[in-house]
Amino acid sequence: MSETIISTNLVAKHNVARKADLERDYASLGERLDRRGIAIDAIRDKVEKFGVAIPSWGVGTGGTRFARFPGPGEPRDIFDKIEDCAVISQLTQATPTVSLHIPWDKADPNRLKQAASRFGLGFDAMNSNTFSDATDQKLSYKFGSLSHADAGTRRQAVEHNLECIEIGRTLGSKALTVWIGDGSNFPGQVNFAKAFERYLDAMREIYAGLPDDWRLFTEHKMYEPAFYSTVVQDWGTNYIIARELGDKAFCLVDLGHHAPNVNIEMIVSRLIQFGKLGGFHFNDSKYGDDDLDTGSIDPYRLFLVFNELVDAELSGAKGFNPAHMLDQSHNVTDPIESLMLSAVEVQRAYAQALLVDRKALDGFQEANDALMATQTLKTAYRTDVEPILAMARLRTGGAIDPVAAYREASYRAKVAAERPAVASGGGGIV
Ligand SMILES: [Mn+2]
Repeated sequence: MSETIISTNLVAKHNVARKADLERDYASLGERLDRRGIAIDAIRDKVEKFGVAIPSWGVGTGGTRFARFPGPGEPRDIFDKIEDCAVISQLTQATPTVSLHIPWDKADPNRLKQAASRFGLGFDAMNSNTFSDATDQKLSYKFGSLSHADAGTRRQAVEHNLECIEIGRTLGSKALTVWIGDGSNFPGQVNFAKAFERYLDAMREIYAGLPDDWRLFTEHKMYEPAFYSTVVQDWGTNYIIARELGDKAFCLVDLGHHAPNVNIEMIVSRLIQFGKLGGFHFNDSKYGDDDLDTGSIDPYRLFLVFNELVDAELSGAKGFNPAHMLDQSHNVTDPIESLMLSAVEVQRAYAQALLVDRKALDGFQEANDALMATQTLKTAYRTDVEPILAMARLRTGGAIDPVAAYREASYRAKVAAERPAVASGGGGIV
């Protein structure tokens, strides 16, 4: 039995006060879904099994290149971060794994494993960092890493990724995510083809170091930190990389890494169709890579992404096994609250997508009935699935209302008393 950080008595009391209302809401929704030929318990069972990983860096307050405003009780190290992740997991029962970032989370792997398993947490994909310089680093990544003009710098970046794999092996991780900041700020600064060739050569070395049962995820991003061009700028380049590397290489889609209005759900469909969708970094955005909370700006787009995922799940798309992670920057909210609500938003989109009448949709598509086809999606999206999500949490030991339970437990005030305030530094994690 795993340890819990929030008192189970407090959670039980919280749930008792809300249980009768939830049961009524669940029964009423169940009746309405039954009329649509949907068994509510089957949807709830799927939601219970659905998990999204928490990135270790997400539990710290983020920032922008202008400033960072730390909150009280910020995690001091990876062990504090794991405890914060355990709180999120306990109250939502939706986040069974933590994704580590090396070197930020570097510690004795056996100690890390112990710290996580105490709370029943596992480890998701390992994340390497060659977009900033570590304190003890010999060569700088100012002008790139895996695509750097200097062979020594590329070698250093490759070695770092191989070290991430090594750490991950001890932890029981099964994937490496590579995102690079390589690119250029001025036209002419970089030869596009040469830089990409150097990147591919370096990635081939990393790929060769992957254990057989691991996957390699590459993440594209159209701009930032480089403002004119990036080496892995879009899903087309990402797809080329995955094709060039081999069967264990897949594309990771970060929802914030596209130009505004790009049809991300269509990218998702293409990657599924050609067996190269690795997974997601969920967040939301309005103007650029804003790293806002998942579902906070455009929940319909999140639903449309899940509509593609559920379609693939139900049709048994070959090799379909996406890894789900949140990747957000929490600048003005309590990161634990933001992450709990974001995990719930991801589950919500999944549950809504499960309600799509796919047979009817297919019929409307074949008959060119555009209006009814789109209404079929809207009918699913408009369904308030909160009782399903809350019932899934109640049955698995979570809280009916995770944020309310978290506030009732005064966790933030408690850790603020134990963890000294972190001085406000420069830019945070963007
Ligand atoms: Mn990301």
